Amino acid sequence: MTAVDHGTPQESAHAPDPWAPRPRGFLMRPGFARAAWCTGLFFLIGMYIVVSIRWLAGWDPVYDWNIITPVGALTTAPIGFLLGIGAFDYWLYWISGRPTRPEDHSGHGARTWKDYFKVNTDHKVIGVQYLATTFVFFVLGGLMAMLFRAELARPGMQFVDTQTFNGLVSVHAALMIFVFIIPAFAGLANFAVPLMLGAPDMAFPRLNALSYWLLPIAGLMFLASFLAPGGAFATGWTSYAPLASEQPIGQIFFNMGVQWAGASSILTALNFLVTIITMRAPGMTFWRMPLLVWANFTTSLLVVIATPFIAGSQFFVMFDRILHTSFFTADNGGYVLGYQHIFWFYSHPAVYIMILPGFGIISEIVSVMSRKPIFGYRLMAISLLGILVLGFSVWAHHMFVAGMADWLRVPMMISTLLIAVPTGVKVFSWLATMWEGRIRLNTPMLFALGFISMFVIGGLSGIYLASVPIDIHASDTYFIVAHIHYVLFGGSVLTIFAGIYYWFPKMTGRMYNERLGKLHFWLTFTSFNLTFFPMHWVGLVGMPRRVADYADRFANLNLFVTIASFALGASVVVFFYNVIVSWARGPIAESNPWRAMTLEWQVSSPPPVFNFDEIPQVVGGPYEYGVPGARHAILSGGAVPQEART
Ligand code: HEM
Ligand SMILES: [Cu+2]
Repeated sequence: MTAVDHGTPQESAHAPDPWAPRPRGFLMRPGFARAAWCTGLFFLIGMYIVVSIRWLAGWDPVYDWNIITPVGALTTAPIGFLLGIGAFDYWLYWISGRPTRPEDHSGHGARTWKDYFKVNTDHKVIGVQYLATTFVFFVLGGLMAMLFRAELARPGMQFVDTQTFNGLVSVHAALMIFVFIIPAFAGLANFAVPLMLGAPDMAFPRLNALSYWLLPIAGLMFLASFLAPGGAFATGWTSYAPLASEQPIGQIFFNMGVQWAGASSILTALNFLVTIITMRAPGMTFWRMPLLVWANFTTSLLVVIATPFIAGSQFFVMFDRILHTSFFTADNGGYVLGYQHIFWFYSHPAVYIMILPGFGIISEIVSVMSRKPIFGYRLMAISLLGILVLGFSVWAHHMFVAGMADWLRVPMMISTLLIAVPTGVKVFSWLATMWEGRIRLNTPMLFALGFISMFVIGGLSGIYLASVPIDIHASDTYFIVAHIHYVLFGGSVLTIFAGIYYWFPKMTGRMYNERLGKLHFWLTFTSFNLTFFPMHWVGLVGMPRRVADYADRFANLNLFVTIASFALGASVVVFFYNVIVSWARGPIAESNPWRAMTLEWQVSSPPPVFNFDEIPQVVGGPYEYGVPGARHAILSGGAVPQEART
């Protein structure tokens, strides 16, 4: 492999390069082969630590799988995997005090498809790695949903037993939340944010690669729980204690999977924060940043503040099981309700972690496709900050029926209602942006419109739920399931699709098929509503959530929902067909097919390895469509950025 030339041609011509890494054999080179044996070796090391401590202490049994699993299989083995795949190579070389060698950038940028399966430090490659991986988990999570919907098509038990049913529901939710929605947004942002800032990459490219490689570990851990004796973890994605500490051992796969996914989120969020604060191009003030960047700035703050709480809660639950502590047990002075407080102190902000990046995507698309400046740009950014702050003051609206202190209910109800205000500001601003605009109804815009309408329904049912008396009636029914799917599918998932279609030409250098894109939208939009809207009804008349069997009077609606859910599953096939075929054979994309002003569209599609051949100079706001003579940035080398040609 030749070193990439970066500016000093006389050097690269030299014969033996004293710093060149020695060629290494198949098993020693970073990659999946080394990852395989390192994983096994580190599992044995973890097991050895446990067994030797137990043997020395004289504890019986020496081989206790309740301890070996969390230490060997869920902690040290993943570290071995990361080591093997090569996530630590540079740092270990540096720590070991060996002579510095010049960076040859060979681990940066993808030259063949094989480079996507290696540790790569290019934010654009990492963005695609994130998206591809998260969509694998999306499909698996979706298949699980179809399986338990099949079980729910008729009352009585048909296909699975109740523990397996609960396992399917729980793993479905865990995959969707922790290894699909949250990291899919991280993938889109990874691709777009440095380009939008005019930066060559993220602030910490190696940390960025590490964040990505933590993700498959978390997802595989959730999936592997099906292999554990007693089955997968089965206490829902909320995993309430003390039930969770008394469940079969599959439960600790959730406790630990959340740690790996959480570590990935936190590292990425730190990277975004530092990138956004320190890597903006000259002239890119905070008030000139695209709203997608603002959205990821606020999301990253939410992540770094909130995620440690869920990490803590899961460790405590696990310690209650394996170390016999009593954080959340009713005896020995534990605080049972404490679990829910800590969990929701993360998980309410987490619902904003799962929607704010989507708000950013939609702001980009609505403005560009309406050929109008975004309405109330500063208020849009401020409302994100408002949600960030208020989001930490509403967690106990998930606990109105949990038996917490009565006096907490009304303050939590009021703060929850308040948070609808900044959210409403955003919705009205998108509508005002479209008002009298020259709307282009292409696939990204259709998904944006679908998002706005569906998210409003989800927000409205949220406001209902915020009021204590309604929540007491609706809590733990299918009404909640309807609410969360209107906000998470109608909200987050539609924005992920919108973002993928919008940046597809930039990511791949090719155009997707517009007809198939529209077909995908309409199939998704209709089957989504047919699946989830009836759940409001069946919930209000009393069907509980998270049950494998139900009363006969709910049978018709459930059959209807199940059929619709299969149509929803099938609609995804159109998406995959479009993406895969277009990536391989689609028409070559121009650099700026949407005539957008933000910086990522001012470079080629796909962009050069280091994004900008010269540093752009930012001179104005990002959305001045239709404003005569307005410019967002000036790129040297004669390339004048696209002006608004409405
Ligand atoms: C106007 C904004 C919103 C309000 C007022 C609101 C209110 C609520 C309330 C009160 C609950 C508790 C229901 C219960 O368990 O009894 C709830 C549940 C939930 N909400 Fe929202 N919500 C809003 C927006 C969102 C958004 C944007 C998301 C995610 C993107 C979201 C995701 C969820 C989820 C996942 C649950 C269910 C938690 C569980 O599994 O128990 N909500 N919401
Ligand atoms: Cu909440």
